[in-house]
Amino acid sequence: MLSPPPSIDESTLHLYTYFRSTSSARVRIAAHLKSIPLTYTYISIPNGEHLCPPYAAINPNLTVPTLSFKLKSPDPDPQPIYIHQSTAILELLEELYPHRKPLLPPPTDPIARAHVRSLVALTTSDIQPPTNQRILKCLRTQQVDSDAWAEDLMEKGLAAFEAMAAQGAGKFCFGDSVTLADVVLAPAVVNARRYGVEVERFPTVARVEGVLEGMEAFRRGGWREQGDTPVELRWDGGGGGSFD
Ligand SMILES: N[C@@H](CCC(=O)N[C@@H](CS)C(=O)NCC(=O)O)C(=O)O
Repeated sequence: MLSPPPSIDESTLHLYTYFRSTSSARVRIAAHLKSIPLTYTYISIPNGEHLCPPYAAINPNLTVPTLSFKLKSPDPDPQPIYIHQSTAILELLEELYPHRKPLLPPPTDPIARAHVRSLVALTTSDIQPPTNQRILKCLRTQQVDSDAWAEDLMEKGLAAFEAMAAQGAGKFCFGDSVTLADVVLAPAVVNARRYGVEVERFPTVARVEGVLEGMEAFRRGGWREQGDTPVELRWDGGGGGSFD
């Protein structure tokens, strides 16, 4: 017989995040959509805080985000649990809170769920990893033009996203309800623009991005409104900027 899922103490949900991180933004946006309260620890990637022993002990992959929480327990101080990958965190939040703004089509429609998951995987597994900072840094040591590399891969990735999404898109990337595909797309588009990708070449992507930009959860989870966003990069600070 299956045992019931463990009960999370919601007041302990905590995210290790960096304001420019696309992977962190996914989780922040999903949490806002689902009205899940998160507290934050800010990990500065430019300052190398993700490489330092205190954070390395929390996330051996040396990346943000990490979600931590505690289980409800008679023990007055239970050990924290850490989840390290943004897609695992998104799926966990979906499974813990399936009725608060579902971000996947219902389990009765596994094909629709697979379409959304395809768009998520394209963005999180194919576009982001080879354009991550650690890769770009490594390329620069080999005298490779890392900006051109990132632009090329993001452009090709968004072209694939456009072709895949165009079939099933409605108001959002898949149908007329916001899904995880939108949650991962929005930060990826901001980052692509930074590297010079002309997102308007992809009409579905550009149209959906316009819708997402107007949604409070995307604004509150976005890079300009975080506790570690420098003042000059905030909406009212007049600065430009980008994700990593
Ligand atoms: N697959 C990981 C990727 C996480 C990731 O690459 N995070 C970036 C920021 S978006 C990072 O921490 N980069 C640090 C580095 O490149 O050294 C996830 O989805 O959580």
